[in-house]
Amino acid sequence: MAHRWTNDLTRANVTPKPLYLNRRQIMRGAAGLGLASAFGGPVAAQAGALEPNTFEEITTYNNFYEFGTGKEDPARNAGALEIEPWSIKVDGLVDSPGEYSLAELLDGLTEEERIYRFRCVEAWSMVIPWRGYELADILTRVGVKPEARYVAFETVVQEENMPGVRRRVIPFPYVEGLRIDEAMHPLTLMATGIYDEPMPKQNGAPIRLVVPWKYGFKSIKSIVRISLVEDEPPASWNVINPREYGFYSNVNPTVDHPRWSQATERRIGGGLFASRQETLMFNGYESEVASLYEDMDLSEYF
Ligand SMILES: Nc1nc2c(c(=O)[nH]1)N[C@H]1C(S)=C(S)[C@@H](COP(=O)(O)O)O[C@H]1N2
Ligand SMILES: [Mo]
Repeated sequence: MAHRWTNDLTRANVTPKPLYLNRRQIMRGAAGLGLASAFGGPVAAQAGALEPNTFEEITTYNNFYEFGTGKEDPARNAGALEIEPWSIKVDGLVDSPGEYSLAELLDGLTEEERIYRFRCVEAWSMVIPWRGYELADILTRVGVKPEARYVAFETVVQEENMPGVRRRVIPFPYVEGLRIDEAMHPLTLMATGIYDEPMPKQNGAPIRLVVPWKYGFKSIKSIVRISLVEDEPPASWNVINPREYGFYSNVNPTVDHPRWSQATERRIGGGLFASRQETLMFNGYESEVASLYEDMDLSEYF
């Protein structure tokens, strides 16, 4: 399809393994001589940024408040999530509203693997090989009416299976939203897997949003409802604390969170490159998405 975006981070073009290993050895040698800083600049940071996190890292350090607020709670508790059968209610300003099985929504569409930078508002980051479908393809399948200006998403609530829901740690269901042009952007994925595995429960099985140029909280998990609407829909963190979390939530090193800087990030993972690195505008996707926000003051619409 003509609109399909070409990934700059495929498994084939991440830092070639021999070069990466060689650089590691150089770094190790330099560190031993107390010269780490000479090699620890932008080149090393960039190499780190392109090396995907391990499956282990991606599935044991999570945010999924339905299962608790600790980073290890989702891995510990999300096993109770029931994902079969799963359906998604599509409603609002669409030609074909209804309750769809995943097969009805996805069969026949192109599933792709895309390695995306992933950045949490808490200033940690990973590089994750997602598999999934362009949200635009799904929306086109159900038919978006011209009056639709936003897409709203809702996470499943299974109170008996979700200790965070029982404790009401935040209001549930978790909800999120995108402007229609953001939703139709070819970078926006409905992800159904990580590496070669179906989506792990702690990462939002069976299907979750991934919007790589926005802070992680926009990437809502375990979606059961997609609504096409006219007005800006509620977004959980924006509702909980509008001063700290805006609706847009674009990764932006020049607009700090009121309580901490967004200029740098800590790569999760035990590797040599797991140092702090500079955060990139729109999380590195500036050339693809900056045009969506051309006329907006990003310090007002953060
Ligand atoms: N339903 C739901 N979706 C959610 C969250 C959540 O608590 N509940 N946390 C968000 C936040 S803050 C982040 S950083 C990402 C984390 O995704 P990961 O655990 O797959 O890395 O999920 C987002 N989606
Ligand atoms: Mo997050």
